[in-house]
Amino acid sequence: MVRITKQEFKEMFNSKIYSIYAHSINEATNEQLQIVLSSVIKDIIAKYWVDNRLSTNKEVYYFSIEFLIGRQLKSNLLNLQIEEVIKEGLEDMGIDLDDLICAEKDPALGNGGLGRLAACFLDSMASLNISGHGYGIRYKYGLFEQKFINGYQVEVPDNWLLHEQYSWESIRPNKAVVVKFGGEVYLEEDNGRLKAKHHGYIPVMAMPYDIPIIGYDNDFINTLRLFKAEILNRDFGINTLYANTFTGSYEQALKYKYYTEEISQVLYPNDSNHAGKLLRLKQEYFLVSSGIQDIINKYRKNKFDILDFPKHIAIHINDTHPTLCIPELMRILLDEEGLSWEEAFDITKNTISYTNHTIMAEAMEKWPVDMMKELLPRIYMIIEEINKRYVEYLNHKYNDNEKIRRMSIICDNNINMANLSIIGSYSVNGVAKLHTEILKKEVLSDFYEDDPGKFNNKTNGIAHRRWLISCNEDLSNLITEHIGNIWKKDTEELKRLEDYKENRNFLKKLECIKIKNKTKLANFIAEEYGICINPESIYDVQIKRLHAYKRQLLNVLHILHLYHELLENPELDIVPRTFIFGAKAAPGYHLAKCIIKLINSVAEKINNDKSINNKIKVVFIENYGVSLAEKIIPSTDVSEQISTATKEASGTGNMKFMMNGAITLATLDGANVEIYDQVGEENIVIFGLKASQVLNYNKYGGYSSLDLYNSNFKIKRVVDDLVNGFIPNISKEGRVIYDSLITYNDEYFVLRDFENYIEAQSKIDTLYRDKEKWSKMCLINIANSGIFSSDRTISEYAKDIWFRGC
Ligand code: OX2
Repeated sequence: MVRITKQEFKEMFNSKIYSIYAHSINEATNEQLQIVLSSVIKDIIAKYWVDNRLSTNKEVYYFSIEFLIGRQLKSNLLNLQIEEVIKEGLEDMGIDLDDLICAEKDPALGNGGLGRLAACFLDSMASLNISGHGYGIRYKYGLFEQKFINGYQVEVPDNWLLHEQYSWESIRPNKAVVVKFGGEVYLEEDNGRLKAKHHGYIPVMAMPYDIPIIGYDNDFINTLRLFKAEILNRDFGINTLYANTFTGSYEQALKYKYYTEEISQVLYPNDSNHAGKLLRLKQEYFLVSSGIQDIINKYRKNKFDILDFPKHIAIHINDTHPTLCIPELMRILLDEEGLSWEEAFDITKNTISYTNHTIMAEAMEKWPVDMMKELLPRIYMIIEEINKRYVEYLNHKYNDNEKIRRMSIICDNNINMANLSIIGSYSVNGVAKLHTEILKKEVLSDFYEDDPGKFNNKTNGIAHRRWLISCNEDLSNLITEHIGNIWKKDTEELKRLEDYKENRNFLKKLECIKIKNKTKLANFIAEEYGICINPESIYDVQIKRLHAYKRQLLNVLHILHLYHELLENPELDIVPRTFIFGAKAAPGYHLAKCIIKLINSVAEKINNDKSINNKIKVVFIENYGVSLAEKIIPSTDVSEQISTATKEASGTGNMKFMMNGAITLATLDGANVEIYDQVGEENIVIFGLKASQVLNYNKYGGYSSLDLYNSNFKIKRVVDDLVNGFIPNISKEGRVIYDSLITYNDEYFVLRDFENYIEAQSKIDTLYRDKEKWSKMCLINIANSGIFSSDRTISEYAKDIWFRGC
C-alpha cells in the first residue's frame, strides 16, 4: 500500500514549493500549486514505478497515435487511495483540493473515441496488474481549442505545454533513440551476406517523456511513454551524419531544426479520416521506430534470445496508424540482429496484433508508393518483399486476380495499411460484435475466409473508475452503500443493484442524485453561456465528434420539427427538453462546420423565442473534451447514439452514459446492439434502419431522399427551413446541408430514419412522465453496465490475444 501521513505530506509539499518556485504557498497560483502537488505525488510513487519497470514478465506495448488521458490528479489520487489524506493536508494549509483539480490542463492528445479508448485501456492494464505500456507522441499542440464566433467554429491552437512542461511527465534523456528519414539504401556485401546500408538519411532524436499510469489500489504502475522529436545534438551543433543533406551552414542547421521539431508539433485534427499528408507519415514512422527501438534496447539488456521475442513481448497496434511497426521490427531483426527473412517474419507475425476501428472508406489509410519510397526507403523495400511473398502465396492458393488485387498490400501504386496489418499480425479484432461481423462478412471477407482463426471480437469498454467512481461521486456512494465495495474491482457486481428495482426509496434517491447533477450542470451553463436551463427538463445529450455519419443533423432536424409543432400549438403538452450538443468538427470538413453553424443558429432562434414558453432549449457547449464530458454525462437523461447503422464501429460514449443511468436512444449500430442485449427492449429506445437494410441499400440502391421529401410533409417542412430564411444567417450553410440531403441523395439516411426518430423521441416523452418507472429504467441500465468496463475488455485481450498459450 502506498502510505503517507498528513504530516509527511505537508512537509513534502512545503519543501517542494520552495524548491520549485522559491516562494511560499500564499504567493502561489492554483496552477503552481497543482504542479507542486503532482510533483509530490510523483515522489510518493517513485519507488513503485521503478520496481514495475524492472519487470521480466511478458510485456504488452500498446502503440497509438493518440492518447486522450484527461486530467490526472483526481484519478491518480483515487487509484492511490490517498485522496482523503491529501485533501485534509491541503485544507490545513488553506488550499482547496477541488481548485487544484480544476487548475490542471487537460492534455488533448487525441481526437475522440480511438484516443480515449487507448487511455481507458492503460488504466485497466495497470489496474489488472498487466505490464502494459503505451507509446505515443508528445504533440506540442493537441487538438485545437474550439471557439464559436457568430455561431461558426473557429480553431485556436491548444497550447497545453505553456511553459514547455507537463506536470506529470519525467524526461528520460538516457533512453533517447535516433529515427532515420530519407536517404538511400544499398545492399552491400558484409561477411558473405548482403546487408542493407542506409546512407544520407536525416537523423531525428526521439526524446522520451514518461507519464505514470497508476493502477487502482494495487501499487502497480505502468508507463505511457510519449516521444518528442528533436535535433540530434541538443546543443544545436552541426553533425557530420547529416552533412549530406544539410551542408553545415547556419541556415541549413535552422532548416534541420525545423524539419525535426515539426514532426511532433501538432496532432492531426481528423477523427476517422485519413489525411494522407507527408508529415503524418513522418509522425507515424517516428512513433513506430522510437517505440520499437526502445523495446529492442530493453530486450537486449535482459539478454533474452532474440528468437524468443514473442514469448516476452506483445505489440498491439491501435488501428493502422502504427502499422509500420511491422516493417520496422522486420528491419531491426534483419539488418541489426542478422536474422533470416523467414525467422524475422515469423517473430514479427507472432508479436503483433491489430485492432480495426472503422469500416469507413475515407478512414482507411493508403500511402502512395512514391512517398513511402522517398521518406522510408528501407521500410519500403521490406513492405515490397512482404507483398511479393504474400502475392506468391495467394497465386498459389487462389489463382483469382481480382481477389489478389483486393488482398495485396501494394495495389495501384498505393500501400494498403489495413492489408499490411492483417498480413503481418497474428490477431485482428473489431471493437463490437456487429462491427466484427461486418469485418468478417463484408469488408475483410477475403482475409476472413483465408484465415478465420485470426479474427476475433473485443467489444470496447470504458474505465469505470474515471467514468463513474470519480465523475459521479454521489451515485458511486449510493451504489457502495447498498452493494458494498467489491463492484469497484469487479463491475459484474453491479448486477446486484437489480435487487433494488422495486425499492421506491432507492429509486427516489437515484432520481435525487440526477437532479443534483443536473442542477450543477445548469449552474455551469448559466455561468459560461448565460443560458438558463431548467433542471426539471429532460437533458437530451449528443456529445461526440461532428461527423455526417453520427447524424447530429437528424437531431437538429427533430428539434426544428418540435419547434414547428410548438409554434402551431403553444399549448402542446410536452415535457420540457434541453437539447445539449458538444462536438468539434475537423477544420477542413466543410459539411460538419455547416452543421455546427446550423445548430448554433437554431439554438439562437429557439432560445430567444418567448412564445414557446421555455419548453425547448438548445445548448451547444463550446470546446467539448474529456473534462467537459465528466461534467455532462452524470447529468444526462437521454443518450443520443443515432449513427447510421453499420457506420459507428462501437462508440464508447454510449457506455459512459449507460453507466451513469441515462436512457439510450439509439439505432442498432456498434455497441448499442450489446447495450440493447444487456438491458432488454423495455429499457432502451431503438429506432431506424438496421445494419442489414443499410447494407442492402448500399449494394442494390433503391433509396430516393427526393421521393421522401416530396411525399412527407414533416420532412419537407424541416428541410425547407434550411433554405427559406426561417433560420436567420444560414443561407450558405443551409444550402450545403440541403444539397447533401436532396441533391446527393442523403448518404447517411437521415430522412429515411426521420419519421421513426420522431416516434422514438415521443416515446421518450411518454416514458419520462412516469418518474418512478424512468428511475427503474435508469437503475436497470446501471446494473447491467458492468460488462462495459474496460477491465472486462482488457481481460479478454490478455486471455485471447496477448497471453494466449502462456
Ligand atoms: C473510433 C470509432 O469511430 C468508434 O466507433 C469507436 O468506438 C472508437 O474508435 C474506439 O474503438 N478513428 N476513430 C475511431 O475509429 C477511427 C479510425
